[in-house]
Amino acid sequence: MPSLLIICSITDVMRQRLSDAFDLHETAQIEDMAGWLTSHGPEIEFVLTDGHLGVPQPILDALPNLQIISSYGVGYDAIDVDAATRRGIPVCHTPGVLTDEVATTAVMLYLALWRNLEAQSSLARSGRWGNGHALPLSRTADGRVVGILGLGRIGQAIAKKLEAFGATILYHGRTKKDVPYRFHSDLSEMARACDTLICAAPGDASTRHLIDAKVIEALGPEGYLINVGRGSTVDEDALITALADGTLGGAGLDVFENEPHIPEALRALSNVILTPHIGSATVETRRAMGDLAIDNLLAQRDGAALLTPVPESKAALGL
Ligand code: NAP
Ligand code: 8YV
Repeated sequence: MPSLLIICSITDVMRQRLSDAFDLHETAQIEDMAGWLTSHGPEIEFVLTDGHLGVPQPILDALPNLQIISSYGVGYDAIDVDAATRRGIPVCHTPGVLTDEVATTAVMLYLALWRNLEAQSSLARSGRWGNGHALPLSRTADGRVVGILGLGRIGQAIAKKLEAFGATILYHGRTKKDVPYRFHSDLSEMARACDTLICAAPGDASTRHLIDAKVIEALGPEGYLINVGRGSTVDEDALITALADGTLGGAGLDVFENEPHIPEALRALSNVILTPHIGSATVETRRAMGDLAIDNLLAQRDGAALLTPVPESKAALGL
């Protein structure tokens, strides 16, 4: 069987399916990676990774016979697609199958922020309910103006789901789209016009710190920021300062600049809801993502057309 190097964490269902087709080698179980690569690198023809771990350069360089990099996720910011392309190696990802789940995560953060879920839940848990404490009122989640940064697959699914809450949708991106939402070419201007700014954009050089102190200030003390895209799109230091001094009302964050590290100053704030990058993390969606990531590996093994190469591989390698 061909050899597969697994760099990311996978489910047991994936491991079972993969072991029927490949000889598996998991980096998490290899103690001396450099030594292992020297003796086994040339055997590896297939790599499975994710958008966080990518394929570190020393590993890529030690795999002279690599045929494909399949990523278990849609975002591929950690993968050096250019380096792979120079060697004719396609990179595949898992678009579409996680779109609705990540959009639901954004809506979950949206509802939790507006309805102050964490504080209400901890009051109920504390046993203080009814002890003369007035119930703090939250703000309605209905009829809000929501600005979406990155109206792609996930951004559009968020917009659709929020229509059920009577939201007016605005969006900012590189291109104006044929959608029934108002386009803003200026992100700060959109932030000023909305009460919730939701980021669903990829993490790359073009989006780095797009949400900076200026955009955060424009969103304002009554505004909420939600990020389900990538942590690098938000200037985290500026965000913490604005949340602490009241320049921004609150934030719901699933992604962070230096995952899995979340700054203590951010964790200490009461006006934030933090989740550990669980946008797609359900049994059903991870199963669909795993299946697609494996189907791409099998297509390459069988000489069939790859199902979901990333756009750059598709264009450069004529896939
Ligand atoms: P997609 O369909 O490619 O959508 C990305 C959108 O971002 C596009 O509309 C694109 O605009 C826009 N965009 C790209 N660069 C931009 C820039 N510099 N300025 C403004 N907008 C820009 O991708 P998707 O499937 O929706 O996924 C989006 C991202 O979500 C992924 O890349 C990943 O980082 C993140 N994600 C997070 C989780 C999680 O667990 N939290 C899970 C999955 C994905 P144009 O239409 O103008 O090109
Ligand atoms: C996962 C993600 O965290 O798809 C993405 O871009 O960020 C998430 O779905 C990850 O890729 C699973 O390994």
